[in-house]
Amino acid sequence: MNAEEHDRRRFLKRGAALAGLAAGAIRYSSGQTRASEQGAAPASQGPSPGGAERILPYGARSRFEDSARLDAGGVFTPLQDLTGIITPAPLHFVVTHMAPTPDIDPRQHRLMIHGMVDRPLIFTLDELKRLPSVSRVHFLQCAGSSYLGLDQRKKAKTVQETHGKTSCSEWTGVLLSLLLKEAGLQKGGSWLLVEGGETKRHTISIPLAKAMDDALVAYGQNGEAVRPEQGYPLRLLAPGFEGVRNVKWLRRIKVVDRPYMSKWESTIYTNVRPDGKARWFQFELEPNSVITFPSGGQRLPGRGFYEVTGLAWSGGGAIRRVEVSTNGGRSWKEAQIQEPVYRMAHTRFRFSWNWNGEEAVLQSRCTDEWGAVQPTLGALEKLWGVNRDYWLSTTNRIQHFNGIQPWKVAGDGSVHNVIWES
Ligand SMILES: Nc1nc2c(c(=O)[nH]1)N[C@H]1C(S)=C(S)[C@@H](COP(=O)(O)O)O[C@H]1N2
Ligand SMILES: [Mo]
Repeated sequence: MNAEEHDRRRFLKRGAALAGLAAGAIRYSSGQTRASEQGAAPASQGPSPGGAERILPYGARSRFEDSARLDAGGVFTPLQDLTGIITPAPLHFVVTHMAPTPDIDPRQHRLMIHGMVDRPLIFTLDELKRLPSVSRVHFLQCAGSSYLGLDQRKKAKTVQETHGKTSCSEWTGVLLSLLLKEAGLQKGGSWLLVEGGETKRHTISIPLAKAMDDALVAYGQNGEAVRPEQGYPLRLLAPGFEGVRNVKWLRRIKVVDRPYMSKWESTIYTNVRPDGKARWFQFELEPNSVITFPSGGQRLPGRGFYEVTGLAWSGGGAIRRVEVSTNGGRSWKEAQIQEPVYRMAHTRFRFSWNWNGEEAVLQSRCTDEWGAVQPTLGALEKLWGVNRDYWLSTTNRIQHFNGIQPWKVAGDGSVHNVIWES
């Protein structure tokens, strides 16, 4: 019996307590919800035994499901609706800076590798797909997830708005190190200049060490081709690095001997400190987590049992630990982590909670494999040498914001963002 099963049995033994506390929230009819109580669900219109139903060649979700991305200065993933750790591709967040999604014919697409190499190479998609491949589960997150400054973060009502620029997929492709070895790296090459295939050519620098470690040239996402908005037919995946380095519609990689200070790394996507100096090249996203249920904008129907759940992730590696507080951070308890845990991937956590009906502030905090702990807002202010006034000004933008997110459950069950109170 594993730990999870053990917990479940213990929990079932306390079934009486559960049924009592959950009264009103769950309706029982010999252990099941009666069909007549389900409201919207229609009588079965299933296929005839002969299979006369028309099955779509490319399936669609149930017409009762309406979870959707939010288009508001970037396109946000509805984290509150996700289960497990994989983001369905149609709900993946989108940040595309300057040009519309290009309509690329994969037969015409090429990837060029040149610069400080012995043999410049040009690959077609078919050639790349002949090479040894790997599949890896990794999150992707925009460093500017919360970059609008705390005043904007305060205005955000739902977890989709506060954290919706992170998504997680199984990516399939070729290790970039393999392609670079094939091209033959010359002495002195230490950076890559990576270019995307839209008309305005997003360009950014990546340290060669990252390329030789775990960067992927990906053509697959969750079992099918990478989606057009995600970079079809090819994207660079630099696991754990800020989203902006994960170049979509990848067409060119030049081996160079220094970073090229493109606008995306020298002006935008830097953190400006109060003394006016900017922090450059902050690649890895720091440990982060958020409770997705209950979260802002939701309403608990009454006191009783709830499984609190959420996601944790770190650009530094695997999530080792998630703790949950239900009393505004006065005490913390260990949450259960869903296996398997992948490095630089969303990690699902769960926490059993009996709500007594009184106001409560829920928070999660995670620790990654390096022992790095997700900070409070106060700790971040110390780190950056700023105070709340600085962060609350509209002009200051904070990249890589990973402060602990508090959700207040009010007495009436409504749930609210109270980040400024943490
Ligand atoms: N070619 C290209 N690649 C790009 C971008 C872009 O505008 N063009 N945006 C970057 C940014 S800022 C982010 S956060 C991620 C977002 O990836 P997604 O749209 O697949 O979620 O892509 C990055 N790669
Ligand atoms: Mo981004």
